[in-house]
Amino acid sequence: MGSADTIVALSSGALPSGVAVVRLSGPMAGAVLVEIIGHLPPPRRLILSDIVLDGDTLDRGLLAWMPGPNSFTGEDCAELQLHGSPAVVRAVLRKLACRHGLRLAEAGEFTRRAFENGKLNLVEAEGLGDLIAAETENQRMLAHARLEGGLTRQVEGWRERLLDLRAELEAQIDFADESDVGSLPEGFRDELLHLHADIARVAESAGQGRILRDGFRVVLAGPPNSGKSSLFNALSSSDAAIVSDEPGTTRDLKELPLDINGQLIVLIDSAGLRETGSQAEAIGVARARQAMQSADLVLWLQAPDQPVERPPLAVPEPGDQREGRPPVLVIGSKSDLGSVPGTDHRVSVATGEGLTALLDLLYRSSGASLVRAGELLVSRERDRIGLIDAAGAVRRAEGHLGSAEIAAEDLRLASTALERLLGRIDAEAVLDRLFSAFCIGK
Ligand SMILES: Nc1nc2c(ncn2[C@@H]2O[C@H](COP(=O)(O)OP(=O)(O)OP(=O)(O)O)[C@@H](O)[C@H]2O)c(=O)[nH]1
Ligand SMILES: [Mg+2]
Repeated sequence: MGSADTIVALSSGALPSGVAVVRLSGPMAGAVLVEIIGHLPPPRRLILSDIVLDGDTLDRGLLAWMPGPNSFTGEDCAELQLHGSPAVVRAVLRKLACRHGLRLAEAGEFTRRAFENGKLNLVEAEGLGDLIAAETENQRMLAHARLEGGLTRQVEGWRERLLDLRAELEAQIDFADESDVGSLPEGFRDELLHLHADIARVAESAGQGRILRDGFRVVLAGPPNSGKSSLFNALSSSDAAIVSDEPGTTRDLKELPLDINGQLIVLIDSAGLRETGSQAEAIGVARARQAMQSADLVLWLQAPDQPVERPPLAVPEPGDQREGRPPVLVIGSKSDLGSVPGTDHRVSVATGEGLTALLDLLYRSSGASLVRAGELLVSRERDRIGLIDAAGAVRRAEGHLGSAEIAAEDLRLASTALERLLGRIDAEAVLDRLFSAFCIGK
């Protein structure tokens, strides 16, 4: 274990700041501390010291020594807590990075080393990335559960059960030639079905998990001038979208995140749907239709000063992961001007009527209120695919119980799908994508 290079990076946030944490990992981490204070400090204690490098006193700060393997990366690690000054941090990094065998870290490189040294599996590394990026309370809870190993333990449990089941089948195969072949133990088939149901249930949570992690996507749609951009601004307390009484004002899609009770709601303004001679507007209309199809909820606005138009039937694109069409709520807009028959909800941006109730409705529609604390949810498409593969293979094994060989092979494939999920096999492509999305210093 242990990489040849020692890496260094600023691991805390944007400068200037009160404190900046410079982190080192690799074989030279200890030598750097010895250079600064003359000896190796006791492990996992903070030591106050002048930070002197190449004879220059650069700062005064706290040092910590975390020898491997009991460190974040599993390698020897050191941390320098400096004053969060851009000039101090630049000087320290520049001096350290020009030492032989020491270089600046790449994005996600500390976490990659932790993964390579078995400190984190792939699911946990993803959880760490999600935790760092989390902005809402629900994102934080979901990421924490993933990082802390909830999903890992569940997957490990399934793998153990698969191993037991495979052992029974292998015994069948081994003794198949002998006269006293025992049949499979009673309850074997039930155990397979239970395992299938358990995995499939968690796979099904991927839809809700995605909403918690990536947000509940709400598209404001309707005829031109129905008040979409006005409502978009009012709900997001912004003036991000242009509002005018000219029909066809909005062309591009505009997105804003809302945090409602800790749930991320992504609000999307779109072009009014109509036939148009303008090329730019026609592109906007096509984008609006696309956005409606991939939404979690469509708010179809209908103003009283316009002829009633039905929302177009949004047909899912081929290959669309989400089945069915998103639900459509018909909103009577500009309720100060009159009411629209047959609407689910009325709002007026002019008087504020119905705005708070609409936010509440969005929150309830997101399903976030139904998620119980501590419930295991998977949130990534990779999870869903891995679990569906595993569940499908277990299901096939159940259909193949007449042949122990075939059923055993099905169960082996189920185990493989779970191992891939944890990153024990074929992890490279996922890792490259994951770590490049991390910030430097993580
Ligand atoms: N009285 C009243 N007028 C409103 C209300 N909401 C919007 N309007 C007016 O309706 C006109 C159109 O509003 P927009 O928000 O630009 O409508 P839009 O649906 O985004 O229009 P396009 O982008 O052209 O499709 C503007 O003049 C707004 O001031 C409302 O609640 N009450
Ligand atoms: Mg608009």
